Amino acid sequence: MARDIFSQTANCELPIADQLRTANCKLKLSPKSLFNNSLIYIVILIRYFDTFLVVGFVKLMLSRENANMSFILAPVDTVENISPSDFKKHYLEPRRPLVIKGLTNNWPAREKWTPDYLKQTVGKKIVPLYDNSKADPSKPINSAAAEMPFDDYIDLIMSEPTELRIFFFNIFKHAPQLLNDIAFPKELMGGFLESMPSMFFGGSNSVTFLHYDIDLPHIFHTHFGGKKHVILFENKWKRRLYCIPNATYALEEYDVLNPDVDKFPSLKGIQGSEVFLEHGDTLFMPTGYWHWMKYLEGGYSLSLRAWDASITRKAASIYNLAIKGGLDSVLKMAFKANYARYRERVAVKWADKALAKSEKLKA
Ligand SMILES: O=C(O)CCC(=O)C(=O)O
Repeated sequence: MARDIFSQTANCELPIADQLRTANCKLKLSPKSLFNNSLIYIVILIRYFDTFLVVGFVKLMLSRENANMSFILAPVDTVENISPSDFKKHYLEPRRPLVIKGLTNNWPAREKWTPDYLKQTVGKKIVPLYDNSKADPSKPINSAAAEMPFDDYIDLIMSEPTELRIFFFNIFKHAPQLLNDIAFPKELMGGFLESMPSMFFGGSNSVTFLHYDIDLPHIFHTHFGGKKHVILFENKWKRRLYCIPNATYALEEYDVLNPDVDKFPSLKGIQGSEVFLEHGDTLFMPTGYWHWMKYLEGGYSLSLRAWDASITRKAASIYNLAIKGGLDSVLKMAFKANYARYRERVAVKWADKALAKSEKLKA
């Protein structure tokens, strides 16, 4: 019956409203047939109401997802173990990130470093804590929001969600015996900075802001405890990510998980990678890689750093440490909020320019 209606209308070359007005149109719509047709539409509507609803909902969700979709994230390659030659060829030289799940299989730390063991080993040492708030423009980026005895802090992160993190803590200074529980993966590469192993701690919900490390090392980042979400970008995306001039972090106004691409259009289409680290996993982050990390559950990580073999990278690392970081601190102290506003404006200008350039290349 419904098909009849469509074939009738198909005989008419005019739109339905005009058909009704046009006397010589082949379609004759009497009040009775109009009533019948409306009835059919109502029956169809009721019959397929739930289908229309589901289709509409799915369409709405997809359009919302597309509206929010900015970064294009691929999973980080993951292996159980890797030979030195494969590591060199496929990850170290092309500077690609990798997760090695079994690198710590022989480390005593994998079983031994429970929260209780670390509490007993480090004890009541007072540690600086950092939160998720935006950096104070007059202070160095890593200024602490609070401090606490280490053992109390471990109890806190293991019992409840908290933004508070310990950032870049050389735990081995206070408990050198912990060095016996780990191994620098020298079979995979050379150049390890053995005096600089550092630890990071966080409660569920705490976030390490998007940044890259100023000294440009390769980093082997091993995680202990609950899951940790990591998002990575190659350094070539620096300007599109709204990198702050003279700094190694980005504009803090956007949410890396759900960025507002209407406000920050340059983020749309940036390609990165993503992984959820589990207990004992080691993430290889090549030199200059941007990283954003969220502790989904309380946990801690160890970062082992190694020089990149190239002379230019080493020179850039020394320049960053000696000049860039120092200059930035002096300018911050001298010009405070004015300097911060100026840098944010420049970050937006750079991002707009970089976006226009990449759109031109695509066209
Ligand atoms: O785990 C964290 O909280 C941050 C780690 C980090 O930024 C690093 O290893 O360079």
